[in-house]
Amino acid sequence: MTPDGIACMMMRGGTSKGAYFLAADLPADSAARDRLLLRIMGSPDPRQIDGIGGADPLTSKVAIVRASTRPGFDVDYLFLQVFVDQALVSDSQNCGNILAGVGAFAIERGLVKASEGETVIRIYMENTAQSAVARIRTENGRPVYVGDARIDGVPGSAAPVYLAFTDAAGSSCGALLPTGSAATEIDGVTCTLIDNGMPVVVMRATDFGLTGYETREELEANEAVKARIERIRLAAGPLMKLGDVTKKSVPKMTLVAPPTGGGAIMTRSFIPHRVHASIGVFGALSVATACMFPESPAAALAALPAGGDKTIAVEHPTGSMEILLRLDANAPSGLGECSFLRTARKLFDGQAYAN
Ligand code: NQM
Repeated sequence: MTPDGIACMMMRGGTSKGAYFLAADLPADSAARDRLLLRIMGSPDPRQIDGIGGADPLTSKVAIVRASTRPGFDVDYLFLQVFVDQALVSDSQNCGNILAGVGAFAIERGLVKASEGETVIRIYMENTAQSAVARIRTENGRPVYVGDARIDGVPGSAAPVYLAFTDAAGSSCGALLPTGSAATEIDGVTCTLIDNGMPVVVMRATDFGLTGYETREELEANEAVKARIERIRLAAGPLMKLGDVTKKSVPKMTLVAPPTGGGAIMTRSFIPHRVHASIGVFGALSVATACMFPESPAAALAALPAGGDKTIAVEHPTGSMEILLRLDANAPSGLGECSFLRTARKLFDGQAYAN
């Protein structure tokens, strides 16, 4: 850390945006680190006017990256959600969107040497003690950001970032279905409590008197629905082995409805208090997985492709996200490798100031 500024790179990762730091540039003590990050992002304040956060949970995110000393990994990545209007920094979740920028950041900061054409980066995700493999375009020792890949929720195109996971199931809850069933009744609503990379409660939109096609703004203005969803979330936390989730950003709460755009399922996700403009990467993976359990409320609404290797398009308010899901009868969860396409872009690199 320099006396007056901290090296910080701002990147768009997938449909999110965050501040990326080297672990060595931040205080080792987590309380001091969190105080500093709140100051840098400008929280708590609904507008984050005195910081670099974007006044939305999707743009108030932090990645902390270091060279890994673990065998088989290049870098360790810790994700922190900086709450916008509360003085809270949470490490209780992963973020697959911010993950999309980690490989490029690691090369930009000299933690990983780039290969010619494409570089594979093995990432240890500290939040959930799990692994991800990122494949990114590289030329002349540098990441390439320009390209033809498009993802819904981001205008234009950029270089592709391929992300693959083999051990996402039970990331935070210890099991894919922490209650041992895909149908758990809470507050009169049949829910699937599931964790395939992200703890998510999957519920039918119609059980809340909704269609599931409402806009983000309509849902955020519906105080009665939000209060009921929060009641269910607080009850789901201990059932999902997450403890008291009052101050945590998990579980995410996803309402599902039949697809309208040729995909597999339609979603609206509370993350957990604001409504996602699209859907989180691991959030989408958990919802797609829920669709495969016949007892889940999602299964009857879903249009799933046949076959063992499934490409599942999870529809959301701004398009859809495709997930490649491989089934593996030998794995305890029945799931093999999952992968996604994302894109990422370096936005600025400089010093962030906290005083
Ligand atoms: O589920 C938002 C995001 C996320 C998380 C959230 C994410 C994921 O879109 O992997 O990417 O659900 O809080 O960045």
